[in-house]
Amino acid sequence: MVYIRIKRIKNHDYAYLVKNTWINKKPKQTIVKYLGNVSRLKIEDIPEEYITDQIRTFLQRVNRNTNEPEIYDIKLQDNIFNLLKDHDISKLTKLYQSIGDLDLVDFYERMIIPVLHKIGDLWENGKLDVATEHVCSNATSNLISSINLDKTYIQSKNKGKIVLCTPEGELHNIGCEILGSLLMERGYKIFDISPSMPNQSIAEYIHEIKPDLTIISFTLKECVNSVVRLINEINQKDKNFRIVVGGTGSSLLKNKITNNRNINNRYTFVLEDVTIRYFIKNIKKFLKD
Ligand code: B12
Repeated sequence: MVYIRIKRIKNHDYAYLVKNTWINKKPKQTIVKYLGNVSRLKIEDIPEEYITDQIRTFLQRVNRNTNEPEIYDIKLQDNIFNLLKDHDISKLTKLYQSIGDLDLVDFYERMIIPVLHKIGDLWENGKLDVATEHVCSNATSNLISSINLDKTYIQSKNKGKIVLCTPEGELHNIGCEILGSLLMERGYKIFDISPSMPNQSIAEYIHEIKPDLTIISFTLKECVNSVVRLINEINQKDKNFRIVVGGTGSSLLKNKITNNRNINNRYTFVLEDVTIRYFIKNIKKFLKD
């Protein structure tokens, strides 16, 4: 599978064509080609053998001037941003229900996450005050709860138990909430204990629940050592617990755990640059056989 990875350097987005392969049940990413600035990216830049529907959709979305779906996305995103600022959960829920052509994972990946990233950029550049940023993130959490309530008819299908957490010190938990919402929709039983608890308490809880999978989502670079400590704590209790780590911080993690003897690397999967959509689609690869 190939996908396009974006790296943001000094407010410019640069693209890489990346190939994902599975070796011993673990994903490995290799860069196939550097594609340059995203704003100038064209289909001709992609080697023919790598052009998939996903790549086409991606290009349509980044090619703002010529593409209608992208304009539609941007309009909707602006609408969502304004409703988040107003903390209008009722209108946000109705807006979600009214978008017939988007499934839930699309709604989160194409609407909610880009809006949150925009909010972060505005905050970082001093164009959005902290209070409004808090209102928007709280409204997002409430919207996700409202969407979940709408789906309470979905019974747990005994597909497996999943614990969702962030490491000690990490308050960013919307990633966990989104994952929880999507996994619940697919019939998994979710135990979301995010955000931030003492790592020891997280490990004790996991030992008690004995989930089929523990998902750690982490964002802050400063939390990388906390994640290592958390994985250590979990492994101290039982080396056979399966753990997946994802989120923007996870790129820093791989070399910290690969040679760590206290960690069972066979059952600890660090998903660097893996989207929520891709993970959800491939979740069975991480669960017990
Ligand atoms: C909302 C928000 C907050 C809220 C969080 C509320 C909550 N309940 O989560 C509050 C206000 C509390 C907050 C606080 C802070 N924040 Co803040 N925050 C954000 C914001 C705007 C959105 C985060 C978010 O929810 N994104 C949505 C998630 C789903 O997207 P994502 O994290 O990019 O995840 C993607 C992937 O990583 C992946 N993913 C995530 N988890 C997983 C798991 C698996 C298994 C897989 C496969 C994939 C996956 O899926 C997503 C889509 O691809 C971001 C902006 C941004 N760029 O994200 C800043 C941001 C993350 N915050 C930042 C900072 C600096 C802070 C503070 C330090 C600010 C401060 N000085 O107080 C504190 C730290 C608090 C703490 N100890 O954790 C920086 C982080 C810089 C860094 N990487 O180190 C950012 C990037 C803002 C910025 N542009 O500078 N924040």
